[in-house]
Amino acid sequence: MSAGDERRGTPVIGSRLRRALLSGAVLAGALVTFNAPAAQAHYSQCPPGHFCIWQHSNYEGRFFSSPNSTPNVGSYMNDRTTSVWNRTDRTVCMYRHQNYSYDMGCYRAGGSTGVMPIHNDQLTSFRLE
Ligand SMILES: [Ca+2]
Repeated sequence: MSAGDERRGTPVIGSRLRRALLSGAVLAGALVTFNAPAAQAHYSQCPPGHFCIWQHSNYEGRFFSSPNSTPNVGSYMNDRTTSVWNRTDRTVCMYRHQNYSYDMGCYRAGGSTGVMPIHNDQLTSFRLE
């Protein structure tokens, strides 16, 4: 099985819908960021400059982070992400499949969410834009 095999089965999202999903995710991230100080939890796990993901809501449970684009978060975190914090200075986009396939939306620099509004437990890769 290659990455190409997986991509073949991926539905294509139209550019207009894709933009709407992206802006929605960014907006949700911005809104939740506003509330973030109330839910500190394990924020301290996330190093400056990293994109950080957690298994459970409010930044708890299994944890993975990277300062770089990551084509596969690995079996420990695959399809488990529920909360995220983008501590990079770039927009980071998330994908349901490995190698940046099937767009799930993006978070601006500093954006976070204690609970992903959509695509819970589906993240497999993320890319700095
Ligand atoms: Ca996935």
